[in-house]
Amino acid sequence: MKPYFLQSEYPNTSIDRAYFHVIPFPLEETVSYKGGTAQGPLAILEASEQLEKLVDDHTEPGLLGIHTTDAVDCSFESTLQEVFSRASAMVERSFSQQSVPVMLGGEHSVTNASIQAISNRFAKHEVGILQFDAHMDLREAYEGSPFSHASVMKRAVEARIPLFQVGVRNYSTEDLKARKAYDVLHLDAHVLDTMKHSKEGFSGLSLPESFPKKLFITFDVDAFDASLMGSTGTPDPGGLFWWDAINLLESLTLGRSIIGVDIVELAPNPLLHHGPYLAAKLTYHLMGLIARRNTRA
Ligand SMILES: [Mn+2]
Repeated sequence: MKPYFLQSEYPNTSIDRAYFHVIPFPLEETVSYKGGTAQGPLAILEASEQLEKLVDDHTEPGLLGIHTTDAVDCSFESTLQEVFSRASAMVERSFSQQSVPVMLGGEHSVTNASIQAISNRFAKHEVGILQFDAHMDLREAYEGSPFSHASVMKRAVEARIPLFQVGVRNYSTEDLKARKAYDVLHLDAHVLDTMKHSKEGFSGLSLPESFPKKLFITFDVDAFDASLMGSTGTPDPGGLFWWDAINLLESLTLGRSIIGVDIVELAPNPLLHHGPYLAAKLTYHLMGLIARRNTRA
């Protein structure tokens, strides 16, 4: 039997009854540095066996039902557009039954599927994207591909989805130009570092009032510091630690609902098993946050 999320603790709830739809999307097409993201989803599913049922001392998101779907078919016979259309249909299915898609990448371009689904399903400005990442991913195209991991957020802002970036610490002129042109909001890593050491820490932070009340969270694991997350294509120093990420997620989502998430760019290294475990733990914490933020109709 294929592994499914937290199979050590819960059955694979039927897709119709599950609140969380875990969608493995092992895409590895446009990676630019070190590969391995095709193995990311399986590594997260396997590592999830080590998790407890509770994410803190009172929240048990697993009680809402978790269904892990078959992995999105990324076979080479299909064009990238066909692969994204398949994945997008799966995300739309989750939206249509008021469930929450939890996509496991794969490289960051997997978010293209959710961008398509959000555009199809929601009004303009109804949903905003909260992006945790070491990079802006706002290039027009990268190495010839408009579907590149380095261009994925450009596709989002072009679709007029408001964007808020957290943890960025790499700058290119092209990214910066797009950030300005599309009014992309941001809390960059160096700003966060200063804030972290101030008296208030991250507790006073919130998204601007004008930002949409429904959020899609895309979490590139390279937002974490390289010392914590080495299992990614471009481990990057100066990033977030565990409680930074958790506290920022808490503050920035207060008063808002979360329609979907993805956890991307895990490239497991067989010598470092803490990477997949960190990604699995983050995934379950995001489910816990969603359980607390969303009131189910
Ligand atoms: Mn990224």
